[in-house]
Amino acid sequence: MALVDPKKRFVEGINYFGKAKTPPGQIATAKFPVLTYGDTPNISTAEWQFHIFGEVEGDVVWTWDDIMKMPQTTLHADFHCVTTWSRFDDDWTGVMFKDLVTFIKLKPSAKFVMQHAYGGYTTNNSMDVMLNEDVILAHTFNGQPLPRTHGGPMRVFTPRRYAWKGAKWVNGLEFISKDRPGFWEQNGYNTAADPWKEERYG
Ligand SMILES: Nc1nc2c(c(=O)[nH]1)N[C@H]1C(S)=C(S)[C@@H](COP(=O)(O)O)O[C@H]1N2
Ligand SMILES: [Mo]
Repeated sequence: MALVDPKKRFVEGINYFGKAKTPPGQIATAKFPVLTYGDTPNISTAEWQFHIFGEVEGDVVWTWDDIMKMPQTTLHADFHCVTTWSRFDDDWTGVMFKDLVTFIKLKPSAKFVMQHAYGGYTTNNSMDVMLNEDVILAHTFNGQPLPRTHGGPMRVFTPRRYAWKGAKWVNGLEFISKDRPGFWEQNGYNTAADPWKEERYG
């Protein structure tokens, strides 16, 4: 893992998809702050369930083992929080959304995805973002089980969007035809949330 000088405002270079390594207005940190609205759910992998519903040909409920049998990917990426800190060069392991959807029969009307989480958090993204921007459902962080405070046993991570676009303690994906705001989006956060365009609020 690259060490970040805590006094350094920028990390130079470009990231893996050709954008500035440090998006505008972001400050590098070597720490990993916890940003959670409300309580921290305590869900074992044995009780964890994952619900697929909405614009699909039949709802699905997956167990932990079902997800572990799907193709696993390790993504080396940076993490950008809307509150202006960024963390660089972590390894996130889990199932890419684009691989997960191959196990689902989507209806053509599935144009947006609402993530749902234990505790009630939600966040919305277009299918285009979910399929084409390396969205990963991650259970392992730098080779270790994802800590509970950071969303373990399973969270969504959206490397090309601000971090609120990934639900910690994710327990379902709802496919929808018409976009609808999630938790922070209802509270004034931007729907697109592109860090390189500084789409933070409003
Ligand atoms: N379930 C849930 N997911 C969540 C949040 C939350 O409060 N609850 N906060 C979001 C926000 S605002 C950010 S910045 C990131 C923070 O992730 P971290 O606590 O691992 O740094 O998680 C996102 N996912
Ligand atoms: Mo956030």
